[in-house]
Amino acid sequence: MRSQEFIDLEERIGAHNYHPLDVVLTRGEGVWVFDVDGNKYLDCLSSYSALNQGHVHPRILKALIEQAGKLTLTSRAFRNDQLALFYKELSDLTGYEMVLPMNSGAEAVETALKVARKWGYVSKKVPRGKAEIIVAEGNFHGRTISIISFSSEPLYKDDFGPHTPGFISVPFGDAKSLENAITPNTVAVMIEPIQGEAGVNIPPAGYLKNVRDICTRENILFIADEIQTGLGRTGKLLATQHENVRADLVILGKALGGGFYPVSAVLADKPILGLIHPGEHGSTFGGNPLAAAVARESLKVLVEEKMIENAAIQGEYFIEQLAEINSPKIREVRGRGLLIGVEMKPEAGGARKYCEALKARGILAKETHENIIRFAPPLIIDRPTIDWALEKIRGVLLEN
Ligand code: IF1
Repeated sequence: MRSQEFIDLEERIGAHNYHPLDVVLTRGEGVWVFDVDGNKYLDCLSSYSALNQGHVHPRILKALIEQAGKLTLTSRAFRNDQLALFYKELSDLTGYEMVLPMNSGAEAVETALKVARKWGYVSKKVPRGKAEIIVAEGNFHGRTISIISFSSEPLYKDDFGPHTPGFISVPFGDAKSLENAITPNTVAVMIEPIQGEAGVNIPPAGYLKNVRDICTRENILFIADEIQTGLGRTGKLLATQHENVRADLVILGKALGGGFYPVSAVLADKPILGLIHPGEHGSTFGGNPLAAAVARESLKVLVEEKMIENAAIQGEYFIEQLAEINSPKIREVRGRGLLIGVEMKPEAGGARKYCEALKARGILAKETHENIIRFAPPLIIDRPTIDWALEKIRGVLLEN
């Protein structure tokens, strides 16, 4: 079948909850993907940072196949020989004492919110049912009803009420407004260290440190959603490390599964995750041996193949070169590591048309909101490939 036949089928039978580019992919290899018509593209989205290790990484594939042939699922009613090793390796890598494994990012976010509420009631003595959690305007933490209840995006929120109470939004990057939102019932602050979906919003220098200090002083948990910014994407293992800040809870997902399998996790120390007792929380697939084996190898290749360091080096170069493109249509180029956004001016006519033009030149990128083109290739990208991409990007941005 040719691309159009796949597209027609998808459009006729599939719910239209996305508006994808009309490219039908059939194979991935490293930073490259190939469509059914034999065209080759540079993947500059990495499935929203779930492919930090690149497409079909051979070592992660091998780990998947070997484990899939042995034991894939036990439920947590029984133990398995992969989960404890995943715990140990993730704990040693991140420095957090405990891990609660889940599957999707949203599930891990919901888990972190439940743990924070329980900590508030049991440790902070907040009256039961009164816990408040502060979030940032422009946040994206997933698509469940509780999570979209505190979204500031009407598209994600408005048709899905009634909404879950107990959340207060404050402007992202403004520590003073966060401080002013604190009440005796505040149990946590949850933020993305850099807001991905909102358009690669980087907070002012010192913001994360300020949030950390306020939470410490006010006995409030600092929850960092590192599902998109974590695991090397911004040139550090965790984006909070750019300010030497240690959150109380860290949420991981996406690249934890190496692009092969949904794996997410909540990390915290014993005074927090130790509050969760048998039967209070769980999931059918959370912590399964296949997920654990894939996640173990995903973390190993990230470190052993120096992908985090590469993201820092190549990202700095990529951003520097993009910032030198002298197009009157560009409002701003911003990013950290290989999480990069090029914001076009409104008069440029919207980022989507640039993504379409980039596709025609062999680059797959995705717009976020109206005017931002996001560039987030796998962390294995090399300098010659970035230079190849820059030539195409310059052409598109200067000719449209
Ligand atoms: C979609 C956005 C990105 C996330 C952060 C939690 C989650 C995500 C910081 C939930 C997921 C994905 C979801 C996907 C598109 C993509 C996305 F555009 F939606 F916002 F990356 F920016 N925290 N982000 O980025 O993790 O449950 O999806 O595993 O829903 O369209 P998930």
